[in-house]
Amino acid sequence: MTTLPDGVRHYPEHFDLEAQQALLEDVRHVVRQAPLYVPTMPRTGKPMSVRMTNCGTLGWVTDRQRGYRYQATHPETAAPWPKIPSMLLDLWREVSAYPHPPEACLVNFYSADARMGLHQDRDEEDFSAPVVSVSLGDDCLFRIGGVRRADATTSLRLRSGDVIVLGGQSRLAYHGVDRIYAGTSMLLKTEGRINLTLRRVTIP
Ligand code: MD3
Ligand code: FE
Repeated sequence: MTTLPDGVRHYPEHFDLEAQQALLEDVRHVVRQAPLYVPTMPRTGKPMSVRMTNCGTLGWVTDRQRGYRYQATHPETAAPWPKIPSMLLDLWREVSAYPHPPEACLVNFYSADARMGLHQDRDEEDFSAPVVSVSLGDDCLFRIGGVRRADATTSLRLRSGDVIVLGGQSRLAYHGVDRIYAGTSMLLKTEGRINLTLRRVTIP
């Protein structure tokens, strides 16, 4: 058994297969309205290996010139982001213990060789709300540490249908995705993993 850092809650297979399939249909609808794009790192312009899109009133974006930020429109189509699917709004109400709805839902798509380096999520104004994350598709190895980069880390395998809630002490914890276990799920038509993260951005 693995002990998680304070403020991390893991709900293994919160969504059963039928619910995962319904969520995936919602994600496909979002991606049709707001296509996945390749985000780039601030300053260097290096492409990230994860492809992204968003739904909600605000979406997290990054590019070389303007860096990490939230904005109301897609960086390539300039269209407003689509709405957050009701299943995800319901999830937020069930698990967030936060009295206002999420504003942003970042959709991350990991191919078999994609990674996400250790980082903090600190582009939001409101750190009192938790981040709620849903995994779909192939398993991944997720790693979470403390509020300093050098703090010890704990690794956790996240599977399709799992939900994690990062609140309290863990809201500003360093975290990342070290690897994708390609072929461990049959949910998607291809190898890879989708992660959905619900966030409050502004102070209500
Ligand atoms: C821990 N995504 O989009 S989700 C991200 O699997 C991100 O795509 C990863 O890190 C993914 O920023 C991890 C779980 C997660 C999300 C937010 C956190 C863990 C977190 C914020 C603080 C601490
Ligand atoms: Fe993150």
